[in-house]
Amino acid sequence: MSDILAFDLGASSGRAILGSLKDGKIVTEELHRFPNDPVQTGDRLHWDILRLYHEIKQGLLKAKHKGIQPLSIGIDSWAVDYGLIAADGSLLGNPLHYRDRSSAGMMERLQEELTPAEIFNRTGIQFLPFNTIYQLYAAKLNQSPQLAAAKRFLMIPDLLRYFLTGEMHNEFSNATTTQLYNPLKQEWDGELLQHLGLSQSLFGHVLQPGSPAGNLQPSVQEELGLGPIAVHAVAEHDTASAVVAVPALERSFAYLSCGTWSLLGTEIQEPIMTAEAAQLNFTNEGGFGGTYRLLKNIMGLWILQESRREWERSGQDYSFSELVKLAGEAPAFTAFIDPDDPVFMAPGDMPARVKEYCRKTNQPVPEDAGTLVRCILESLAFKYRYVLELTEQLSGKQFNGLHMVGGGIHNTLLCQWTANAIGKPVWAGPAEGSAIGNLAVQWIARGEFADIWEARRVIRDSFPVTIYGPEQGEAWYDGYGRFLEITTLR
Ligand code: LRH
Repeated sequence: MSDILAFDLGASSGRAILGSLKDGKIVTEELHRFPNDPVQTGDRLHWDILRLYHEIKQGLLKAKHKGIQPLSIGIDSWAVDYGLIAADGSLLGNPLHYRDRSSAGMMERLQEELTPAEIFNRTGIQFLPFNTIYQLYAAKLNQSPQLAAAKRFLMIPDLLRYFLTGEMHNEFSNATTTQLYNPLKQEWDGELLQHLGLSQSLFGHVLQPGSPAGNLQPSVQEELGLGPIAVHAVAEHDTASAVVAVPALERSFAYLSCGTWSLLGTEIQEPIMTAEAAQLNFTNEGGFGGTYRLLKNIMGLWILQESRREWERSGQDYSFSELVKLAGEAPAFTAFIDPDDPVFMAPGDMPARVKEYCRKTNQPVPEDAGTLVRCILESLAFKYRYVLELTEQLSGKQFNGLHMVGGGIHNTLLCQWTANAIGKPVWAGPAEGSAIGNLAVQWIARGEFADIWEARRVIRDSFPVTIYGPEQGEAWYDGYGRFLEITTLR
């Protein structure tokens, strides 16, 4: 009996994945899939948090209806977002989604009071305008009544765990992404909190991934007709879970967690908080077993997802596979973008923004969908090469290939082009990286796996890995030179 449940809340959907161990392999089954659409009210963009909690309970019921009472539950989701808890234990309002505009400009504003070096030296975290520190700074400046009444700060998986168990804990991997956690002191950074005027008591003791974090509370057991299932704090930042699931055989490896975001980097034992790391805007996010992820955020498939949405809005209803097929048929290396140009961050008309970028940089403007998608995907592949090389430079390691995990690996053209761009093999799999990493940490906590390396070996044996060898070396080498010039990354 090894049945456990992972809840993975991603940008396109949430999932309840049942995991079991059979004959030395991991078997997974998707029990429940549900939307995770943010809800706009007026100018604000929110999490639909109670609906998600409802869907988590539906996932538990689906397990029950199959005659399964899981031994453990874990929840992961994207980083940086949070809810606030009142003195009576109730949730103060709907958490904001990080793409909400209220934190726009806050990073720059806070940097007028604290230098970037001061913030980076305390946290080791990259500067992203939506980091929790800037969301909280915005709340403070706007005299948020919720912040004024708050007694506890919980990140999204902390919050959903709290609803299930009645216990409030902050989990390490997500805590680091706030840019308020000091990895050197291994605690919340008192000085940063004080500077922002945030009470230290909002922030609780930080649990390591794999720690027990309570049981289903009696009211939930009664409502669902279940027993006291154990709840674990897993690596609750989805990227942390995805990296747990990288089926690496060598201790030193590079990964690309590929979904709405692309997160590319390597796993390290101690954060690298040098001036060079700060200048390159690399991050050191907390992982399982006291590890860190030295990585950079790359805008990822977001630009393609938003393009598709825009085309749909204007009556051209392409599926993703149609778009990828059209891209494959379009001429190569017509035009390039820097996917991380700030113009691509906010939701909206991406095809227009891509065209405008090309116009401004004196390139041919991709008019049809195929050429435009090809421009996005080739540019992503080249940006991966750029960040991979910086990761090697900063970590002092050399990588002989790149592991790709996450839903983005279904885009086989992107996998192949990534191999072409980096001139090294890409090992793609598993696609459900975050959910599998979530399960793996629970099994480690339960003693089913001795450590993360045993978990990774079993993951490697359980899920297919597709190998993409580099092709058309010279053309991609020349293309990279042009990409660097146009994007002024060189
Ligand atoms: C990926 C991710 C990423 C964060 C972003 C907010 O889902 O968690 O690691 O930077 O979302």
